[in-house]
Amino acid sequence: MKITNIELIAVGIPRHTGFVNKHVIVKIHSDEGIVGIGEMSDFSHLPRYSIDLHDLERGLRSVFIGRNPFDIMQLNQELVDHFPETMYYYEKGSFIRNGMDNALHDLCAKCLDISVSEMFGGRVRDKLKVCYPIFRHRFMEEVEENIQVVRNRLEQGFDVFRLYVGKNIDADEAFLSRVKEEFGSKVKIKSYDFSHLLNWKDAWCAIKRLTKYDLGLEMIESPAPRNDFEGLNQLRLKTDYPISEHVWSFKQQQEMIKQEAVDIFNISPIFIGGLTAARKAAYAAEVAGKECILGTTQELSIGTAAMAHLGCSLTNILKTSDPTGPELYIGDVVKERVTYQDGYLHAPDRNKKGLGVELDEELLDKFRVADLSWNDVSVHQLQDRTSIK
Ligand code: GAE
Ligand code: MG
Ligand code: MG
Repeated sequence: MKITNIELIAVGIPRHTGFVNKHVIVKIHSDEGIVGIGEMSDFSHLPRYSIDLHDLERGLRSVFIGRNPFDIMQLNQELVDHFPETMYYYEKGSFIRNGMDNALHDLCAKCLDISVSEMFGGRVRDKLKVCYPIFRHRFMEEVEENIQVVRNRLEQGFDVFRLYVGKNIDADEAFLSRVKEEFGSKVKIKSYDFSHLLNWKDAWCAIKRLTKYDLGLEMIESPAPRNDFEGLNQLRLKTDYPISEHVWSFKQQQEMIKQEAVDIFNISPIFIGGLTAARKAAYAAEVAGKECILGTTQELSIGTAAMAHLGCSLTNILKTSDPTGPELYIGDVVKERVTYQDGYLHAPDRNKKGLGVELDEELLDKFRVADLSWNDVSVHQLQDRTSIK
């Protein structure tokens, strides 16, 4: 089989919070008529410059056209040459590599008439426990709004949440106290995510305040600036709670292992540049004796399905993972979205071929945007994932 063309389609889809995220849907065409689909999810992160989509499409065509899609390892290696790793969490080159690698997996599995799970050695589970995110409180008035989010999502079956913290600790505390008062043991807050906002000492002061309200806390995430391995290690020795951090480069993961910086690796294909890279990171974690969870950038259904296949194949996921993207957006570009039940992300049926989700061309047209240019958004909106007040 040979790749005959690459198509990139940008879409802009609002979240229920009002914040609009731009993603790129990938189509890899082949000479056998099979099309592989992938997703370069959520380009709406800093740095605030955008990719020229036409130029990217031309570049990818020059790499991929005429190639055998089953050469997944070789193609991934070339992708790293073209879009090298940096030590930055939201590196857009990783998003590009991820979308292409998703689509290669979809194409190859469809050609073999199997689901992507079979390419990963099968499944150790069929569903993954996930949590719904509560975006960062900036103002005290947001506490009641977020309590309403918990109420609504609990009704839908999401009983585990994670909380972005660190900007207004009084509001973080007020929220936790309200959750405890209203929901008691019905709701669990599995993680406080500092998203690299504070230095480790300030994070430590906040942790001492916030852990007074342990509502099923499983981990504390990103409680130091990016790549501050020593800071993470200091905190890890101070608190009894496991420390988790995202993996955004192999060098960074190596340093985290060497410097005993974390207990749990938060692994997402989007931030490490593909399913192939994410598997490598998860296996490295396992060899180092660490757990991992599946993180998220809040993907649409294609990206989430890819993660569900991956997550269901990993033996060292023991705690609650994060991908709930399809629940956050007001729309999607597939015929049937991935499903959530009782707070679990269900992997697509193994009888379905490839990633197990089908593009809906009408929806693709509905959400299509001309390019990835930025609207008039502020840095705070980009960091905190909320719309302007
Ligand atoms: O840090 C995290 O765990 C998040 O998921 C973070 O990456 C978010 O900013 C996410 C989003 O777009 O909401 O990417
Ligand atoms: Mg995080
Ligand atoms: Mg994101």
